[in-house]
Formats: sequence, structure tokens, C-alpha cells
Amino acid sequence: MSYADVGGVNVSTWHYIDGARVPSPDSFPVLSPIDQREIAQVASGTAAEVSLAVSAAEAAFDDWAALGARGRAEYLYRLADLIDANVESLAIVECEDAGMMLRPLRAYVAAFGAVNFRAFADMALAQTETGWSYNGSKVRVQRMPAGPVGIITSWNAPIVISTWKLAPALAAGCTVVLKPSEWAPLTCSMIADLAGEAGIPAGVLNVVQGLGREVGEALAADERLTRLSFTGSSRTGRAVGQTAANNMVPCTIEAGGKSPLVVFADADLDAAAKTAAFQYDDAGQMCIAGSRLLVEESVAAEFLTLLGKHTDAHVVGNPRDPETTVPPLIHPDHLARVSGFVERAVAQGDTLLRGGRSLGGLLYEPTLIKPRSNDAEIVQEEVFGPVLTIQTFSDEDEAVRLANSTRYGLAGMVFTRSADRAERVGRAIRSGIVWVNAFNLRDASAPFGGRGMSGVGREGGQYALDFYSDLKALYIKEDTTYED
Ligand code: TXE
Repeated sequence: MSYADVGGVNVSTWHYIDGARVPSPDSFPVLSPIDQREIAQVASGTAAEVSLAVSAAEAAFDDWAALGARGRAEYLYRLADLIDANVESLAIVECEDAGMMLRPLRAYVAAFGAVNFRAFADMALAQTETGWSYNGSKVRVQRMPAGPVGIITSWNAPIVISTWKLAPALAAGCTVVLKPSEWAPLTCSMIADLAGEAGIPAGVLNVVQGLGREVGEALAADERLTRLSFTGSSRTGRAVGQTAANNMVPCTIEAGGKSPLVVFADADLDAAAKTAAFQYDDAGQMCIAGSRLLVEESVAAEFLTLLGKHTDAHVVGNPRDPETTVPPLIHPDHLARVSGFVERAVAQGDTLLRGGRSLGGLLYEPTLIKPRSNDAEIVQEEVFGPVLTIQTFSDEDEAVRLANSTRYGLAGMVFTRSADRAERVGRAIRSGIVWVNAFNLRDASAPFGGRGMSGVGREGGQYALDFYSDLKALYIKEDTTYED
């Protein structure tokens, strides 16, 4: 079966290679997090389809690179317009496939795909070639598209994460083989169809569906690729990074997070508590979530009351329901992983302040744990579910020490009314992003990424365009008699 009817939307379930839909003998089931029903059987690729796709990307590269930023941008603007025109279908499928809430998907999340393609087309167009004179020659810094690249993405926010990577790669002149997660593969398939409708030439964007250990490994290992970009767990990111290093291929790794949300006594406590409660959104399946609450001792009781009020307002339920604010977890294996963390925490002596229960299906209630120590597993390891920890600190130095006390370093938040402290603590937190009195502001031109176990490299803006380019210093001797 080459199509699946997902919430009334026809979604292709085959690979998209060299501008055509390609089947595989085997397939894997896609289960909706909403009710565990099978919504599609998707082609389960092997190293053979990966090799076919990389060959297509290789063959399409020279012409796509030769188009230049302007030529490529026209295609990307058309693709962005098509995403805008298909937001409703993309939203419905993302909701059924990834279990994300339909209301925000319709309102802005699905449209983020178009935002990403427009933003990077614009940025690529705005690039200028720098040059100067040196020692009797003119120097030019030439930016060359790297070549065919491999992109591997995770199951959370598939539209946002896949287009966040596809857009700079295509705008920079690379061709792409994308491997979506087998736990939420469907909207990436739809984006491939929209790319075809936008007239993006065959082979420029290819999508190979399949299991990580089969298709992911084969893609990461293909020596013809010139870049790899990965989003997923730290464990897998490490494996992909090692493979890339063996092939001398630059690689960006966007992995897990365990970000601090620091609340000082002088903060707007209600705003801080509301943002803390918002970390339960998407059932906490957000890499940038501030899952470690660090609160100044003197206001801890008041903050806890406010946090309780905002958490009580959450509605755990079906993501199709506009009232829902905490949707199901992605997969039974993930539910077992999340609940395992909570069970071990309680068994090891951490205090369960609220939650800690499955609510049927893949629903898990917003959970808050007071750890027995900062070394507790629940503090040090990413849960990637609706589970927050809360700890107190007595002064700014202790706040910063706790904030920087895990192996992760993706994001962080600071709530204070002191501008000096905002600057001081914002700069002291060792992560790739810090929001002060805010959360999840995302400027496409700003760097995005983490340190430590949160990943390697930066995406976003010029950082992404540079990643997908090879830079050359071109020296042309000036005091030479040229014929032309
Ligand atoms: O990861 P997995 P998941 C992180 C988030 C969480 C994780 C959840 O913090 O830790 O992603 O995503 C493929 N060789 N981020 O569970 O299992 C697999 O098929 C090659 C961080 O999906 O690592 C899938 O397509 N590929 C991020 C992809 O890798 C392999 C934002 C990820 O799978 C493979 C969002 C292998 N051996 C989530 N094994 C950020 N920091 O921005 C699996 N895969």
C-alpha cells in the first residue's frame, strides 16, 4: 500500500528517491500515540535504498549548486507557500502521528516549516562574498556548497526539526537524504511531496524511511556524504558522531537536554511559575525544556503554591481536543522509560510532590519531584517527559553552580527583576541558549545547539549556512598582466 489515510489526509508511505516514490519489500507499523491504533504501514528501507538516495543526491548536486542562492531561493519560497497552503493537512497528520496538540499545530507550529524555508532562503540571498587586498593580490573568501548531505531527525516536532535542517542545507546549495524517525515519519513524507510540487529537481531532496539501526546507520556511514546533521538522543548522537569522524565528515549533533529554570526571590514569581508549568507542554517532550527548577530558598513556598495553581490548570488528554495542554507520550517504550525514572527516584528516596502516575494509554500526569541530592538520577539524566525536579538555593553562586552541574548544556532560563543579575547569571550558565524572563524565543538567525551531552556544533542562521559550505581563500595576484 503506497498511501495511508491519516485523519482524512492521504499520506505517501513509500520512500521519496530521485523525485519518485519507491517501495520496499518490508514495512513497519506507525502507531498513533493518541490511541495506539495503527495509522500506516511505512516502507522499511535498507542500505540499498539509502545508497540509491545518496546516488540521486550526488547526481543532482552540480546543477542545484550551480543555480546559485537566487535560483534556489525561488524553489524554497514556492515550497514555503505550499506548506502554508497545506498547514491544515500537515497539522492533522502531525497530531495523529506524533501526538502533538492540534490547536498549536494549526495556529503556528506547522507553519514553522514555511518560516524556516523563507528565513534561510532570505539569509542565503543576503550573503556577500568578502574580499580584500593582501601582498599584491586580491583575496576572496569563496563559499562553496559542501555536496550531498545526510540528515537524521527525531520524533518530536518532526515538521519543525526536519525543516530547521533541510532549509539551510538546500539554501546553501547542498542536496539532501533525510531519514525521519520511525516513530513519527509521516509529515516528512508530506514535505517531500510538497518539494516535488514546488518543482525542486529530482534528487535534490530524498526521504528514506526506516529503522535507526538499519537506515540511520547506513546513511551515517555512506562515505559519499559531505555533512551529517543529527537530532536525537545523546546516545545515538554519539554513535553517529563517531561514524562521521571516521569518514572525516563534519557533523552537527542536537541531543538531549536537562536545562535549569532559575527563579530568584526578586522575580515575578507568578510569571516564573507559569513558565515552569509550561514545561509540561508537549508532555515535556521538548529538548529545550527547563526541567530542573532552581528556586531561591526565601520564596520556595510561595513559588510552589503558584506552580501548583498553574499545573492544576493543565488538561492531560487527547491532542485533537483544543482544551488539551498535555498530550500523550510518543510510544509505550517511552512511557516505560519516563515512568521508570520516576519509580527509581521514589525508590531511591526522592520526594514525589505531585503526579507520578500513568493516566491510561500513553498519558502521564505532570510530575514534580524534590530530589534527595543534586547527584540523584532524576536531576542528572534527561527524562524527556512531563517530569520536573525542584531544588532550592541560598545565593547566586549556588544557583549558578547547580545550573551548571549536569553533563548537559542545551538551554536555561533565569527569572529576576535585576538587569545586572540577568546579564551576570545569563552569561554564567554554560549552555547554548539562555532565556531571561522568557522561554523558547527562537530567532532563525541565532545559533542553536548545546554543549556536553547536549550536542556538537550549532544550527541556525549563518552558523548553519557555514556548516553546509566549504570555504576557500582565493588569492589572485594583481600585478600580473592579464590578457582579458
Ligand atoms: O532519539 P533517537 P529519539 C532529543 C531528545 C531525546 C531524543 C528523542 O532530547 O533525547 O532526541 O528522540 C535514528 N544510527 N532531541 O528518541 O532514538 C532514529 O531512527 C543512526 C534533541 O528519536 O536517538 C531517529 O531517526 N541513526 C533535539 C533518530 O536517529 C539512528 C531536539 C533519533 O533517534 C541510530 C529534539 C543509529 N544507530 C529531540 N539509532 C535538540 N537538542 O535540538 C537510531 N537512529
